[in-house]
Amino acid sequence: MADITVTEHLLLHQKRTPQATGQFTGLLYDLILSGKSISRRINKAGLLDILGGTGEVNVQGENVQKMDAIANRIMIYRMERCGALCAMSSEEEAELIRVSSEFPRGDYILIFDPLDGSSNIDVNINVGTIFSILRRPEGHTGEVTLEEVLQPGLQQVGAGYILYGPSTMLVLSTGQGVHGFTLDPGVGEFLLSHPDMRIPEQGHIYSVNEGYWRDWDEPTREAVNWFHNCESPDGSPYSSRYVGALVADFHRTLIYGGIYMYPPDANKPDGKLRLMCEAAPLAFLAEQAGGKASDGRRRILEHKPERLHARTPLFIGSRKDVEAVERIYAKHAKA
Ligand code: P6P
Repeated sequence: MADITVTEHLLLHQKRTPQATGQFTGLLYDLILSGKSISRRINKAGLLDILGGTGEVNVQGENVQKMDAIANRIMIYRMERCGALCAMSSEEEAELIRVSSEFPRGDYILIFDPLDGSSNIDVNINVGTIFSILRRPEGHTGEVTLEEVLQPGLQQVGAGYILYGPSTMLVLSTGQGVHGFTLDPGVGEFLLSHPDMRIPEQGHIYSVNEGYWRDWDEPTREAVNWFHNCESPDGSPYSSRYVGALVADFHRTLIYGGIYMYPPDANKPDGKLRLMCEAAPLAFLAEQAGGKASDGRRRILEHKPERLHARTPLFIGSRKDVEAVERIYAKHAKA
């Protein structure tokens, strides 16, 4: 395969979607640059004494790791200057960030988790950046209101993630399929390595933290138990895999198929994952790749968030595996 850079790929995409202005391509270019900067810092994390926590707690009530704070600062600094945004929201920031008039602004809104799974950093396990791109609703001018940002995932014009692992990968969709790019550190470019990614219709791996078994309700226990007993397409039992980093667990699910589950529990009735910066972007990718994403009852992309950091249960991956979970919840709902 010829070395197609992500920039070439985007320009190709821009030709196909006349409404895609240079703004959108510029937005993605600076998002990719942010990812390269974060990747470089992470690869040296053990050597630059930036491991461990900062002692602060974020809006999610989670201990802020040093790399969280660094990744968050890199994203905000770079993206407020990209000229394509009117507002952005970070998982690490309680409030909406309105792009200041001192910078060139545009019509897009960026929602991101700068470093998902950061508790894995100290043990050198994958982490990732997740992003979701919305457009400002037509005809709105002046200061961006929160209501303009709280859009259901169906409104996304782009979404993706950067996975920092043995290699750094960018997985991206702008509504024309899902494409994976691998960073060639030698030239500092993301090169097309996984064109047109498709989730298998059914997988053989289920991914969930079974440590919460005692906190789950009956439908959830029955849904997880389904994967203890069902057979994969080749007749073998399912395997269990759980990295503890959503981006890594989702990436494996995207490639091998199967299902990632973060169910609600007695202590987290809406689950743990954030709708706007985690579930919705990955649901966009899952559906673009032929898979499904649901909260067990409803399609994730149809959720209209009530607030910026709204949480949702998440069942995402192969169509048949997600549908098995939905059938179980539906059966209990009727009972
Ligand atoms: P638990 C990381 O904090 C995260 O948001 C996801 O990346 C990951 O899948 C999940 O939480 C892990 O949560 O409760 O299983 O430790």
